[in-house]
Amino acid sequence: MIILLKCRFLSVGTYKCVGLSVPFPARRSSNSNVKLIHMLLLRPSSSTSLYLGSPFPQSIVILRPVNYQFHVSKGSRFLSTQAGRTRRKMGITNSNGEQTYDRTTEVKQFDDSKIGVKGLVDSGITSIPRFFVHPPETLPSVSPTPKSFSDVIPTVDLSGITSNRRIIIVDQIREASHELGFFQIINHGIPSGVLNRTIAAVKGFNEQPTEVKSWYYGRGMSRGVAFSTNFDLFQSKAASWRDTIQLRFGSVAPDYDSIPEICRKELIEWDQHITRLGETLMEILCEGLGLDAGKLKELMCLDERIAVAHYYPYCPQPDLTYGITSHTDPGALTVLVQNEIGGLQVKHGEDWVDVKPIAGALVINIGDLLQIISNDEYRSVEHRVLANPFPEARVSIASFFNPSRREDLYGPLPELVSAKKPALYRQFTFNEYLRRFFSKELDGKSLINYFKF
Ligand SMILES: O=C(O)CCC(=O)C(=O)O
Ligand SMILES: [Fe+2]
Repeated sequence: MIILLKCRFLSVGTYKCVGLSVPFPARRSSNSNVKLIHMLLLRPSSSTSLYLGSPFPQSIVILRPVNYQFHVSKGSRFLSTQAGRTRRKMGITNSNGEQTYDRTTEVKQFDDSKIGVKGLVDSGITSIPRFFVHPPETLPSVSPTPKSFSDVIPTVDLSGITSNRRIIIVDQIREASHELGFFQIINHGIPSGVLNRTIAAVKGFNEQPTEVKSWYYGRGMSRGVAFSTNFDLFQSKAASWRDTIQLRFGSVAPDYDSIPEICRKELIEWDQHITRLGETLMEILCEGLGLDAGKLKELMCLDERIAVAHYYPYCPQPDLTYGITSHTDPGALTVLVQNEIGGLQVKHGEDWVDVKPIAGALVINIGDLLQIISNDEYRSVEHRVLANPFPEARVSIASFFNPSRREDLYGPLPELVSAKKPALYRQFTFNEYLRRFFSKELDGKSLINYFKF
């Protein structure tokens, strides 16, 4: 029995398959349109056949389909064990008789491969796997952002925040939070060196060999740390082109040893910096609503932070996918640092406006919870990130401030409800809120609408 495999996503090494050692790559494809496709001719024993743990069935050609069961390992590292099916069974035929594909299987194989989006790029792909392709009607239009919108997102200078400039700052932040839900800040007190070091550390982690990173790859947050491609990979209709380290800070600290050492110190320090800044911003936001400056702190909105460090590598087909799809952030407030690549866009009426990278600046946006608490005085606005068309990766770290008391009731603050402006949302616990958030894919404003009267 001879099986011919075309595999794109295996790193160089010796793969041991059903008692057979195969030097890899065996030889290159002669097809010049298909780069980095390796072909192997294998002769497994007659009772078994073989499948090399490639994340993409479409890149595998099995000349003699058979039922198969396989085990593949590289050195001592386990790669994949699965009960196989014939190729014919893997495909699904639609009503027009065309072959579609088994998306769930492909997504699972990709996730099991633990290589992430960056691993795909490193393997030399020139087209993206189809489960990353978004329906054309949901893709960004190719027309550039209108020029007049290029300065829509304001930049607020925080210098003099403890002086009599404070009322100006409160006013600027109140207006931006009411109208746009987004603004940038400069002179915020976190040195540029810290911003650059944190970004460089996250970049450094993601630019290590796939084998090093795959050790960390996984979705469980029991240790307060996870590294994976798209937290909603299994819920979303189409995946997006980014890998993310997620960290939970707060009453229960993350298991520090589980944070990759290459960015551990930087991410922990980053959380300390933005917690101090978060407190200042929350005071300003409270003052803008006419509340006691400490009101949000009292509601425990400072005590739990989720940080997501995103890595958006070069995408070979950026017009077919996203870096992150349109969504609003669920928590109270988000503080984000981004490198110089750009791609973050905010919804403004029917248009999308760019949040231009400004050296040393931080991007702040209002989350759904603060829109609800403020009874719509502040707005949580949809935003998205385009897939990165540039060779240099885009890096961003978003920190979400969430309430820590998950069984307390949240809803519009009584101070902001009146006969003229009745409560627009019902009350709920943050646990109920999070359950709702994680049960669906990242999409638009559906979370906030769910709690609306
Ligand atoms: O990477 C960015 O600029 C945005 C990330 C984001 O919106 C998020 O993580 O919620
Ligand atoms: Fe976001």
